This record gives sequence, C-alpha cells and structure tokens, in this order.
Amino acid sequence: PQALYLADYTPPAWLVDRVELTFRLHPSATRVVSRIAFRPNPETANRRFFLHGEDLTLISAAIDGTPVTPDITPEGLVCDVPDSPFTWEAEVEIAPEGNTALEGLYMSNGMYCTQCEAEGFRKITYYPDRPDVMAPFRVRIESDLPVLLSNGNPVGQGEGWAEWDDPWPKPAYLFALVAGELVATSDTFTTCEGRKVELNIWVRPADQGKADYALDSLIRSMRWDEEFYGRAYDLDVFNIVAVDDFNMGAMENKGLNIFNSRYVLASPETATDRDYENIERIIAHEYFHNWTGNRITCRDWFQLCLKEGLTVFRDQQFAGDARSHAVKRIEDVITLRARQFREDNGPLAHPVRPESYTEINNFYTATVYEKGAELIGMLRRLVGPEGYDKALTLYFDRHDGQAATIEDWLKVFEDATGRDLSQFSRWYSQAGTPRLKVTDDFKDGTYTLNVEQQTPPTPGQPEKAPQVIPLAVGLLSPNGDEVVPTTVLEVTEAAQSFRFDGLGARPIPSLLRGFSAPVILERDTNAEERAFLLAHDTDPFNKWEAGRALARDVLVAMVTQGAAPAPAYLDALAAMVRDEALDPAFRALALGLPGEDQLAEDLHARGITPDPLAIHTARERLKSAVATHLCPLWVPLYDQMTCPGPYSPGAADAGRRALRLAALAHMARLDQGTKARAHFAQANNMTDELGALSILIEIGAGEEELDRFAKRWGKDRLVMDKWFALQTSLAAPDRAVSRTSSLTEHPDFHWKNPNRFRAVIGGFTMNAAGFHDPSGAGYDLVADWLIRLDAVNPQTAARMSTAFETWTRYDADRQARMRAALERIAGRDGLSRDMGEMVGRLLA
Ligand code: BAL
Ligand code: ZN
Repeated sequence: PQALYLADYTPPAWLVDRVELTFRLHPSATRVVSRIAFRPNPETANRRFFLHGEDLTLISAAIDGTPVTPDITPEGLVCDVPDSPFTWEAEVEIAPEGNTALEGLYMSNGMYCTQCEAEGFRKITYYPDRPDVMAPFRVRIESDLPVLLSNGNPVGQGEGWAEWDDPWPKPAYLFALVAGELVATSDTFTTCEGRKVELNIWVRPADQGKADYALDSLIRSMRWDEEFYGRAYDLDVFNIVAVDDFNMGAMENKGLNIFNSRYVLASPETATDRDYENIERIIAHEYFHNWTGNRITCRDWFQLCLKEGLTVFRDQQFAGDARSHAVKRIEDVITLRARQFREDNGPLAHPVRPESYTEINNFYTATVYEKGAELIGMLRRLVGPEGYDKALTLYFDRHDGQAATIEDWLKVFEDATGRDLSQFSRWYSQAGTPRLKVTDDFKDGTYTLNVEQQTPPTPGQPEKAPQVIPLAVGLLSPNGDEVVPTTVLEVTEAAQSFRFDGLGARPIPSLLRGFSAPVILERDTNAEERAFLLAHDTDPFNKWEAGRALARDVLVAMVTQGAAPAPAYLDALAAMVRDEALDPAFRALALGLPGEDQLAEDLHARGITPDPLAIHTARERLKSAVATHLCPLWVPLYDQMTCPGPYSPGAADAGRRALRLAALAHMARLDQGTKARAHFAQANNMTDELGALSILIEIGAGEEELDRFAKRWGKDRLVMDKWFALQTSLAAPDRAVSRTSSLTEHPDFHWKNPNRFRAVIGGFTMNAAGFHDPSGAGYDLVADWLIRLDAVNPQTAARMSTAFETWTRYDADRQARMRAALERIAGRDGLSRDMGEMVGRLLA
C-alpha cells in the first residue's frame, strides 16, 4: 500500500451536480443503482475519469444512456468519457450481511446501516469518494422493513419503499442509510429561524424508553448552537439511530446521525453518570458537526482536525456550560494527558494535521481530536472571546458550502483580528508535546519568570521551531492573596523572560492556569509550594493540579526509594476533603490518583525505567494510607453525600455520588468491603451498583457480586460490556491474563462486536500491571486477538494496536517481548492495510 501526502493534493477532475441512488435491500445481494450528473472541473486540465469502488460487483454501466465497459481495478474503475457534462448510470451488487468490517453498508441485528467516513462510500457504489466532491443526494430505498431512512427530508413513501432528498451538497462520507424494525422517541424543535424540525431517536423495540436523555441532550445542543454560535438547523427532520455494532462512537451523517448504542441508550438502572455525560457530549458533538463538518467540510483527509478539533472544542464548551467548567477542564486534561501526551511521546506521534498516511482510519486519533481542540482553545485565548466570535462568524460566512483547509481557517482569524498567525500555524505541523522549563527570580520588588521551550524529536521531525504558547499566570502573596490576577503571557521564543514589578514580597506563581496550552511544565518546586497552591489557588484547575503533582511526587518517591507516603500530602488532602466550599465533583477528582500508565510515563520522563508491578503496588499502598490517615472523614462524608429524590444525571447529583463512592472506596480498605457490599445490594442506579462492584474487585473481593450482577443483567449487552470490562481492567496483576483468557471463552464474548471486544481486550490493555506481566503472556494474548480481529474488522483491530505504543519505555526484556508480539502481527499473511501501517509505525 502506498502512502499519500498532503503536498500531493490535486483538485478533482470531475465535479458532481446531483446524485440519485436506488437501494434494493437484500442481506446477501443488495442492488445499488446510481445516476450521477458529472461536469468537468473548470479549475483543472486533467480529465481522467476515475471512480473509487471496492468489493463491488458491477452489473451495468452507461454514460448518457449508452452502455460502457470500464476498466476495473481493486481500488475502482476508469472509463473513457466525453469532455463535457454527462450522466453516469451504474448498477452494482453488494452483500451487507457479510460485511464484518462495518464500513459501507452492513447489517447489525437484522438492521441495515452504513458507515461511510472516511472512505466507506466506495464500498456502496462507484463514486469520486473524496470530501471535496460535494453534491445533493436523492435516495430511494426498497425493502419490506418498516423504517427506511436516509439523509435530508422525506419526500415520499409507500408499501416497501421510501424516498429522501437532501438539498445540501455534501461529500459522500456523509451519506447514510438505515432500514430496520425501529421505534422512535420523538419531539419537535422550532429553530430561531422559525423552522419546525421533527426530532426522532430510533432504537430497537427492546430498547424503547432509553432514548429520553439523548433527545433532551439534542434539544439542548440545538438551542446552545443557536445561542453561542448563531447556527440553526437546516432540514425539517433530524434523525438519530442507535446501532449495536459500530466501530466509532457516532457519526454525523447529514440529518441522519448513526450512533453506537452505548452513546444513546440510558436508564438510571443501566447507565452510569459517566454514560449520561458521554451521551450528552457525543449527541452535542455530532449535532455541532452539522455546521463544523457538514456545511463546511474538509478539502481532504489531511484536514480532518479542521472539523474534529473545532467540534470537540465546541462540545467541550457546551458540556462546561451544562455542567461545571472547572470539573470539565480537569477531566479533559486527564484524558488529554492519558491519551494524547502518550501518543505524542511514542512512535505514533504525528502532527495535528498529518502530512502523510497510508490508511486514514488510523488518524482518528487523540492528537487530531483532543490536541486539535486544544489548538482552538489556544487561538481563542490569544485573540480573546470577541476576536474568536468575529473569526467564527467570518468562517461560516466565507466558507459555507465549501471543503476548506487549515490555511482557510487561520486566514479567517487573521482577517477578523489582524493577528499574524504564521508562527501559530506550527502547532498544526509540528508533532510532540512542548516542554516549558520555568525558573524565577525576585529582586527589589520585581519578580521575573524565565521560560524556555523545547519540543523533543518525533518520528520524521528531528528539529522543532519555537511555537506560540499562551501561558496563563497568576501570582499569590505568601498569605494566600492573589496579587496578580490571571494574565496570559505569550511565549514565542526559545528562551524569554517576563517581569512583574511592584511586588511587596516574593510571590508564589500559579503557572499554566486552566491548562492554557497543551505543554509539559517543568519547574523545580517543593511539596510546601504545592500544598500552598492546593489550599489557596483561585484557579480551580491549578488547585487540582497542585494536589495531583503532590500525589505524583509521593508515588514516585514510593516507587523509586521505597519511601512512606508523605504526611504533607495526606494532611493537604484531608484539608481539601473537609472543605465544604468545594464542589463535591472537584473533591472526588482531587481524591483520585494519577493512573498507573501516567506514572510509568512520568518515571520514564525522569530517566527511570518503570516497573508496572511496583507502580501498581505503590498506588495500592497509597490508597490504603489515604484510607487510614483520613479515616474519621469517610463515614460522615458517605452519610452526607446522599442524593435525596429520584435519580438525576445532572452535575450536582453526579458529583455527590462520585464523592460518596470515593469515600466508600476508602472505607472498603478499612472494613474489608462490608459497607461496599451493602451499597451494592441496595443500589437503585447503575452508578452506585457498578461503583460498589468496582470497589469490591479492587480490594480482591466481589466474586459473589459479579455473579449476581451477571444474573441480573445477562440480557443487557451494554451493561454486560461493563461486567466484562470491569474484570479485565481491574483484575489483580497476577490474575489478569488468566481472567481475560477465561473471559474470551465465555459464551457471551461476541468478539466481532466492537463494544464487546473493546470491553474484554481493550479493558485488559488498560490493566497496566496485567498487560505488562513479565512473562509476556499479556502481550501474546493481545497480539493473538488483534490478529484474529484484523481478519474481520481491520479498523477496530488497528486502533487497539496502540496498546503497544509505549513499548520503548520499558526494560529490555519487556521491550523484546513487545517487539516480538508486534513482529508476529506484522508477519501475518493478509494483514490489513490498517494494521500493516500501525505495526510498521510502531516498530519503525
Ligand atoms: N466523524 C467521525 C465521528 C466523529 O468524530 O464525530
Ligand atoms: Zn467528530
């Protein structure tokens, strides 16, 4: 397979004015008839007529009614065509029931559905399957199934057929079709432009009643996008369908979003607070794509961050408004560090806008999405909220209906604000996480911050130029007063100093407030300063960060020196837990410890080879020490954090439940799980039930409860995903491999279902000490399953190969075993392009 390069972009030779499709659905022999109006692109001289097409059986083809015989290759077809507008007609046959890759048209539990991003449409019919070819689509579906859906507005239906018309020109990746026995949860929404929109969330009949929260989230998202971005919905219908077999989280097809059912279905008994939060966020994300992605799409797949970074940023803003900005920011940064910083630090590091790829499916990454969103946040910080709003208005005005680039995006900011963004654009092209080294001086009332920036080499990028880094800083006086409120310093040089005059005493700096840039801050400091900031910082993110850094330092000392847990940390934590002025959700987060993988990364960054088992043991010891040291606090906290009234997934109750479960987790280390067992038995919602079960498993108990849970929920596939994931991710290190192996023998391990595979195998890869078992058995187990899944579903298999992306961190023995596992995958005959590219990059 050939790599593609951003630098090689050429415009399409042919443009499409209109697409008409007829689907005659059949599980093993669906016929797709296409009628497509082409015209030459006046901007190019090239007239070669190539249509993408994969795994299609061509039945017939004609140009302006005259049959033609194109040359067919595995990637598509080439045909002689006139040098003027013409109509292409073709009929192809495809077999959706045999489509286990879940790209193109496939079947899930008797339902037909599609996934076309990025390049799935070419598995449905011959077409210029590239995002810069946009056209209106009209679709006729013929099937006996009762619900027949496609993009746009319904324009007709009868016995066994339905027709849909989408007036908005769109690229083929936004095409969608669904046919099945489905029931809707419905409402209407009247837009600020006066359009009455019918909203439907379609689920299988057995799931009826579980779409209310998704519908509520959709209505709130529609309102929010009107209020904060001035964007109204533009069709008469908005349909969402929940599908059980889905590679991604969800997909923003125009007017017909298709969702992984785990991000739609919820009831208090079956979904956790985290599930509700994810549903709200992903419903919003896909809805927001209607403008940032659909009305303005990407010129080519190298520009993926144009729609994804911006849309993630928008969903983060929405969730912050709906819940708590402080808590949301902390959660987002935890995820960013766990996924994106990890990616940026290993062999898979790539720029937010990659410059080459072999399989685009491999670039739906934390870097494109989450770092992409951080870039938007930095832009907003640099130009200010008003400049941002002006730029976005210009973006929508200027590029509506177009397939745009990152250059277009930055230009609207330059034109709207007058700011030169040439240096900022490096954030899109340079991979790696910048390190910011900060030292300080204080003399004669002047405080100086000396800042150096440096970005380590990443694959293909040995040298990095300085980037523009917005560094939000506040200064506190020794008595805890804020003497300099948050100020954004712009770091643009490799080394730079910033002065603050007129200070009465040496201040305590609060740096990188709100995590104002996706960088790693390096500064020599001490536990006293961290404890001071944990107690006094007015910036909630940095308050949390101070506690996190304290915990990390304690854990590093425990792992490397066998030190006892530092009392300064335990005392600071106790004061924080007691502080009733703090949001319970914040306190719950502050009680959390850095993850084992994060600690491995921190040790590696300090030049220490991490031992996953030593990290696991230290972390367990620290949890027990916290439990003992703060012993008098847990029972009162547990009793206080009840949620009176019926279950509500809102932020306030979710925060109380989180803090209550954090108290319960510590109590379990002191009472051998007695209270957690009672909590499990009495739980009337999944957050409490699953929370108590996790606590029991973590202390090596809970087998009986696991059985009870399975008996109760055996028929609910989403709940059973949790049951599987809990066991593989939380099993004790010496039992994780055997537990996972035996779960792969379980009759309900439906490994071709991506959610179940991710629960079992993905869950195991999160169990750092289990996965990195010194025998190498964890690596072999995962490699075996990746090989097996790759043959049926390359996309999901390839994505999970990222479990190996940290292999260079570890000792020589583990490195050799991980390399051997990867080489074994690489050596398989018939390896997919997806997996071939991933293991190639991992081993490079
Ligand atoms: N576009 C793929 C799914 C998502 O990011 O919304
Ligand atoms: Zn998206």
